[in-house]
Amino acid sequence: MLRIFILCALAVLAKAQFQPQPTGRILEPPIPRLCAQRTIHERFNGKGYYFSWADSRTAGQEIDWLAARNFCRQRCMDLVSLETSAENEFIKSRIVQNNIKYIWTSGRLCDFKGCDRPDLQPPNINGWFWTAELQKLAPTTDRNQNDWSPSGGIGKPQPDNREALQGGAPENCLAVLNQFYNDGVNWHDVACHHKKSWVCEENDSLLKYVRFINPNLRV
Ligand SMILES: [Ca+2]
Ligand SMILES: [Ca+2]
Repeated sequence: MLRIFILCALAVLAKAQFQPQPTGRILEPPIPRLCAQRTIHERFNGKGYYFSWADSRTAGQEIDWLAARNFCRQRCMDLVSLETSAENEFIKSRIVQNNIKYIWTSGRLCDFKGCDRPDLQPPNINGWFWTAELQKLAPTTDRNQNDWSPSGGIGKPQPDNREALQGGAPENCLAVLNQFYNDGVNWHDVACHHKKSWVCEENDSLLKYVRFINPNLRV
């Protein structure tokens, strides 16, 4: 069972989210018109979800982590955060039913300015969080509180930061992979520049914000 580790608003993380990304690309604000017209493919526990493969405009598209977040955020959603085992199983069942290879989630390693807080150390154990909800994940060593794969590209339990160990980019983003290494359907740390299908989840903060500044728009 995944249990939720709710920490009170992580101000540092919130602030860091809006800082320009290393590449100069930024996290984009919601677009009221797109929020009002957002497509909901399915609801679960009161939240609406969007599956990139279920929309003829995005089916077959694979994009990097930041582009996926921005697609969702423009629509008052964000990449999916898998805070409970029920939600995790729901999303995994849709991935399997539709034979999707892999998806991006909002999960990310805190490895930027402001991440030197003691409670986030060491980052590979305590530094993972759901960016959409600013909520910490259970420690990666707590194997029955998370869904990290027991294996991966070099046969090591996830997160393994494999790409960086092999001289490439750090594996800072959390993807759900479907039998990619014949290891089941579960969580992997993956370099954020990789391109994948994505799942958006409605975001209460963005919806609230857009409703507040557009009182006459039905969002
Ligand atoms: Ca969620
Ligand atoms: Ca990995």
